Amino acid sequence: MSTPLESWVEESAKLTKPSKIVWCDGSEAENERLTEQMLDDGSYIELNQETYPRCYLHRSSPNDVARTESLTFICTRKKIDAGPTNNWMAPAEAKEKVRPLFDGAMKGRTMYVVPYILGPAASPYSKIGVEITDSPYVAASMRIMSRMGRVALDLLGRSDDFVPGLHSLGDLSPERRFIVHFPEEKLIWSVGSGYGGNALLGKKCFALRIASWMAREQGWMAEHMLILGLEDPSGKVTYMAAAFPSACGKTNLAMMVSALTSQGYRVWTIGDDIAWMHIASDGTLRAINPEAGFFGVAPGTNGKTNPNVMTAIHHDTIFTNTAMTDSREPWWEGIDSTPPSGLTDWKGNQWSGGKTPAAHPNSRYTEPASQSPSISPYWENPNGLPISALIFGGRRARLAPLVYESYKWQHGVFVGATMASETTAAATGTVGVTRRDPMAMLPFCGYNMSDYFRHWLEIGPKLKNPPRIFHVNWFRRGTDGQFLWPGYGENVRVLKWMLDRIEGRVGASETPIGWVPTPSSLTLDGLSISRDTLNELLAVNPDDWAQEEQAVARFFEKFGDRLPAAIRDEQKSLASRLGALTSR
Ligand code: SAT
Ligand code: MN
Repeated sequence: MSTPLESWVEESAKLTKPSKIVWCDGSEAENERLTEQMLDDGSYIELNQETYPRCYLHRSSPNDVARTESLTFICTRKKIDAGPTNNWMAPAEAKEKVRPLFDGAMKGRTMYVVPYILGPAASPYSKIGVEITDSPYVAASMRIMSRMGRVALDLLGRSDDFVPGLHSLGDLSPERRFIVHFPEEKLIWSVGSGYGGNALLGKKCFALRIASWMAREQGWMAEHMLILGLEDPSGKVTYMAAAFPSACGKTNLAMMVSALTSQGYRVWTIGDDIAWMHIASDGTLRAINPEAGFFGVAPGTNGKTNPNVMTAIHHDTIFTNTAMTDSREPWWEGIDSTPPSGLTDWKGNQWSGGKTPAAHPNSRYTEPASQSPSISPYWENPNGLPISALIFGGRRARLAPLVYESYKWQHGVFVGATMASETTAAATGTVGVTRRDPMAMLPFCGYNMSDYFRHWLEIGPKLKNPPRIFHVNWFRRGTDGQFLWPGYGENVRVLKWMLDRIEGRVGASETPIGWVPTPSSLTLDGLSISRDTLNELLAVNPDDWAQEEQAVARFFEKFGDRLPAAIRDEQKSLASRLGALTSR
């Protein structure tokens, strides 16, 4: 009798008609075979093996360079269950539309069966997925991004408890590209893209969209959050999880080299993109990182913005869509060297300088988490790590102060639900427009976002000592258009303020939006920042916030009656606190 996995593989092979089926075991030998083959067929370009041992460059199709949210669907029987923020198709319609694109799609290609675990192998919180793909690049990437191969097959055994994900490059045409999720049957289909979150199905598709659905059913949380540990001078580590939209610096924050190292504060990395958080029997919220690698944005990464990752990506790393120097080293804008002559751009052409960037703005490195110098010795703790602070943030050039603390859990959920950020290159579309992105989950919540808010509201009271909820904005600009805050390693000062709040060591000013640091409560020694700049950074302008409150009210309209009353109440309280201060 074949196992459920074998039956699904057989059925998928019948549909896609590959010339060969390879079951991935995750071994070194297998990785070498994949590498050889990709060097042969041009999917890999060998980088300088002396300075970048076992590093390769992959160039994706120029029309396939970021997640395509407009082609991503949540397919629930009832439209309302996908909610107003997701693209929706009925499951039967989606299958009818997408199945023909898989028909014969793997002819002449190898089908890779990629079993993987999300989370540490020994964790009770881990889950198993299996991706079928015709892209060796995807198989090799999944090997870095998850616990892939034998270890997953052994854990699965004959069970049917895995999330199947069928992926084919198809013809890579955006006209025939679909990323469809069937949360009710825990199934993923993706065709027509070989890039990032569209194609590495363990990442956004399973670990966020399908997992968020599972988490609501099962009483836990799947969040678009980094996880870090802040060590204090006594050696005690306090864990924090933070949600920022794609390409807003999650990886850099999680891997930060602290500017307060000499005072005994350092940052440990547990995860850079996704947190699965469970209510433990002792009432704490415990987080695991379901992933095993980092798929980070390359442009802007340098020895100042993320020295740890610069060390980590010098071996066993896949680069995607970066430029390459004539000594075959990866290169991108903001790597902190002037463009050397003889650069090859991300499309493989001689770079002519000037207007178009040499590296694609969404070019990436794929790196095993274990290679990061800052990786926490406890990052694979099967029981997860206790979270004391949840942080929301985004890019807001004008509005939001450097940091503020919400009043209580319910208010914190409102702060997360009303998050907004200026868009980046991580998804296709216009860059730099402000969009509401609740909990940074807008593209990743696998169900109705009103129900997601309700789920958040219900978690807090179940926790013995719920994490404090903060909001940060590293991206505020002054009247001269310049960033007010230096960011990067200096962000530890904000994390320290949070720690001091948690420990009850510092005061804060009450404002209509929450608790804002008094200037003296921030540890600023060693940083040259003027009092005026600091005041600008921390200012809460009631008129601006009154406008923001109006925008929030308009955003909430799309949720109609399904919006939890508690969220509406928070909005009304904010409006009345602001009303007392504005001329309206
Ligand atoms: O392409 S991914 O979705 O994996 C990257 C991101 O948008 O965060
Ligand atoms: Mn992300």
